[in-house]
Amino acid sequence: MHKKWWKEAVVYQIYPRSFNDSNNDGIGDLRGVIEKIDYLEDLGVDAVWLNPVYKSPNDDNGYDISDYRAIMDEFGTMEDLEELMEKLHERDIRIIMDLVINHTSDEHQWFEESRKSKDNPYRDYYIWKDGKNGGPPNNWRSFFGGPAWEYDEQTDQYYLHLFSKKQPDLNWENEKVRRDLFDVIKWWLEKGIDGFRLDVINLISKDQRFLDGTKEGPLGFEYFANGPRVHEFIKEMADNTYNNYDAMTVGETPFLDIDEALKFVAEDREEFSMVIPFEHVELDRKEGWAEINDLDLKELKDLMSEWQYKLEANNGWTSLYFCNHDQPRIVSRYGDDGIYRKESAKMLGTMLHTLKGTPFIYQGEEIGMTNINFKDLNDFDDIETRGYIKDLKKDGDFSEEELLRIANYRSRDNARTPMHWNDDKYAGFSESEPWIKMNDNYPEINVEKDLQSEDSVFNYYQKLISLRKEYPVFVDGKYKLLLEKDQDVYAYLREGKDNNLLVLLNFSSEEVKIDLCKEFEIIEELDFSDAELMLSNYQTDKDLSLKLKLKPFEADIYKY
Ligand code: TEU
Ligand code: CA
Repeated sequence: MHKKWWKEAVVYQIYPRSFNDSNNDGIGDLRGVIEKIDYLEDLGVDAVWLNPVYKSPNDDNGYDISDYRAIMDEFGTMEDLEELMEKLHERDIRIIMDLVINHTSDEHQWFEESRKSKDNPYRDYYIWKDGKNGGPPNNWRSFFGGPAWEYDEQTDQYYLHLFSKKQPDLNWENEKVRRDLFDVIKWWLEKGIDGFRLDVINLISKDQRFLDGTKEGPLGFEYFANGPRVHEFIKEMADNTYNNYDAMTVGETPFLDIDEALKFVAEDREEFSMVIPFEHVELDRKEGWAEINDLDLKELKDLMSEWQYKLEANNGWTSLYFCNHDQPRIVSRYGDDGIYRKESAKMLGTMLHTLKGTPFIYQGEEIGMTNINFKDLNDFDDIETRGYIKDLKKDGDFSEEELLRIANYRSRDNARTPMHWNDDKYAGFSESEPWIKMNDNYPEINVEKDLQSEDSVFNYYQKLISLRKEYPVFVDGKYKLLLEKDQDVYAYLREGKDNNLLVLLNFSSEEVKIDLCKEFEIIEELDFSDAELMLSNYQTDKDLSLKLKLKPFEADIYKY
């Protein structure tokens, strides 16, 4: 395994709009991030990933970029970004930008040209097609509801938009598009940016036959996810841009199992440092957005284990995450946001920092922030949530109350409410009313409180991060699943050169007994005689024995 800085790093994701508002206009901004660098250093993270801060009309909160080389006015200026980068670098914290190059905004100059006429030099920068039988060219659906095609009167053709109609898809078949995008990437690398998170990057190659889709989710994805030329395009991009720098690259890749993932991240492919998988955060939405099912821990264990073993075998790497700006809060999903909020938040954090890969912490996760409890469907801001609500209302299968319950569980807004810094009005995020409603539990859950309390989620995350730095086994230890059939406990080893770790995670709200003797074949090789408890989310000084009782949501890391 090759040593790389990003394998040792813990990444902290910042959604600038909701992190900290420096000028009290209700919108978080870059100077707000600068004000919180001490906080990031205190937590101990090595890199920051900023969600898009480029110029954008904000149809999808910055994922619709109108100028790749300019900063959104609401967020500040290019000078602010440069200052943030310098100040982070002074503390040895790297900075990673979000790169959205599957699509642009319809207000990007390329699209404004493109839509003017069929012979405009920019026409082929986007995907234009004639309609069929008085309708769109095929049946593909957008991720945000509705058809993936928009009719444009001016030239009597349709353009493709896999997301909102203000996010037209770029035509990667066109070499000029690729060249222009590579210039953008080089420009940022030359500025000193340490890497990129590449938005829906496995959607860039569309099957050029543009056939009707037959699989739901959204309809047509079999023709645009992991498409025919995706690896060719990515390798070309990598070799022309970031592979010539010491950069970290994280491909965001929906519709991807481990076998597909290896094509992007196996070391010899030289495409991405790692990907952002989805399967493990979709185990409670098997029937789609509106159907909520419980987590089956066995499924999570099987999935994580398959990824861990196959990555190991192929020298591949992955990101480890539970939360981001698209995901509802994990403590409200796989944990318990009631009486065991702290315990379960710490337990999930333990998993995140003890598997092999690079942990990503999303703002607020380190204090155990929970899902929201909005009282009105109109309070939801997110374009995806509004799209689903609209479609579901049309279907008429759900009452207003049910829709509210579903949206409060599922909406991306769960992650997007302002960060809780203290218990002041607006939680210390701003002095003005924020752009989106607050989560109303900020008086109980906030940074100030966590910093003052010994057993806070924040302190626990801080310890996890520092352990990871101290013991290389967290980074390079080999993974081995234990107690494979257990429905409540996820247990595994990490076997390193100097130390080994035993990790025990109780996912249930009950006390459970485990018996490691049953793991006979594996245990035989182990010497637990001087095992030492490194970290636990309960006050305990128990020695390791092969028969143990684990308290609700207990998490333990032993070193032996
Ligand atoms: O997300 C892509 C993506 O797969 C999401 O649509 C995801 O499936 C969904 O939100 C889960 O509820 C990326 C960005 O992270 C997201 O914020 C953008 O809206 C999207 O791309 C378009 O750029
Ligand atoms: Ca502001």
